[in-house]
Amino acid sequence: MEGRLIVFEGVEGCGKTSQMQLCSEWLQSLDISVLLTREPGGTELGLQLRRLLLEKAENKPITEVTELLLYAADRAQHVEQELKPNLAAGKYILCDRYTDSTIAYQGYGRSLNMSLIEQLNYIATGGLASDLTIWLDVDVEVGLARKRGQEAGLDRIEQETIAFHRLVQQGYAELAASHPTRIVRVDGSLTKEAVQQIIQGILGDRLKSWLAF
Ligand code: Z5A
Repeated sequence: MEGRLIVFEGVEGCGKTSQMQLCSEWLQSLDISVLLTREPGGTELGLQLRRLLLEKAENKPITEVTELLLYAADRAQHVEQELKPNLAAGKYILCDRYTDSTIAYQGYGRSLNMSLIEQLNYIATGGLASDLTIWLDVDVEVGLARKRGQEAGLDRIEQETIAFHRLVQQGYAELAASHPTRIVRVDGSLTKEAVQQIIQGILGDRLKSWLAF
């Protein structure tokens, strides 16, 4: 069976982790072999980069270009070490964030040069694009309120201004409009169960063509 790369995207607290877990259980019940992974942090090296990127380092600021390069480094390692071999082995990979996160956060949020970001995305992935990206669309305030409700507290990027998060949200909206087949918007403000039903409907349709049944 041919492997597939299915990515979950959205602003903080949109529900990616919860939905990926439910999707994984559903796909496994259909006898589909699944790998759950994420960026940053899908490899051993990536876990160290994730800590550097997200820890609240008051006296150790990270420049915007350094941040961009660290996300690219994490992705390059992840693609070679995890994504390509598991796709070749026929796995359905559910990945928490991928190239669109860099466009939304570093491109729209930080206003870094978009063609530089696209080049870096290409270098890091070798052109490996997702087969399907589920964009969980929730208002920035709703997502951040969900995160504030969690014990872990807010990380370095979650502590950015509301204006920053709104730019990220605009990035996702524009990406979805530009890639209507690859990126599918799902209303993430519904209950977890309702969101999962919608995702299973979308994935079910794709499975029919991918598995040709
Ligand atoms: N980043 C970047 O800048 N550039 C890049 O290229 C990449 C990433 C790859 C990674 O964080 C950070 O890196 C991220 C972007 C940046 N910014 N930050 N921070 P992450 O993806 O690991 O963390 P996150 O975006 O903050 O996601 P999260 O904490 O994993 O949240 P989530 O997966 O979207 O949601 P959740 O864990 O499923 O749910 C959060 C809470 O909401 C939890 O209490 C749930 O029970 C609750 N929840 C979930 N769904 C619902 C519904 N439907 N209703 C009510 N409550 C819900």
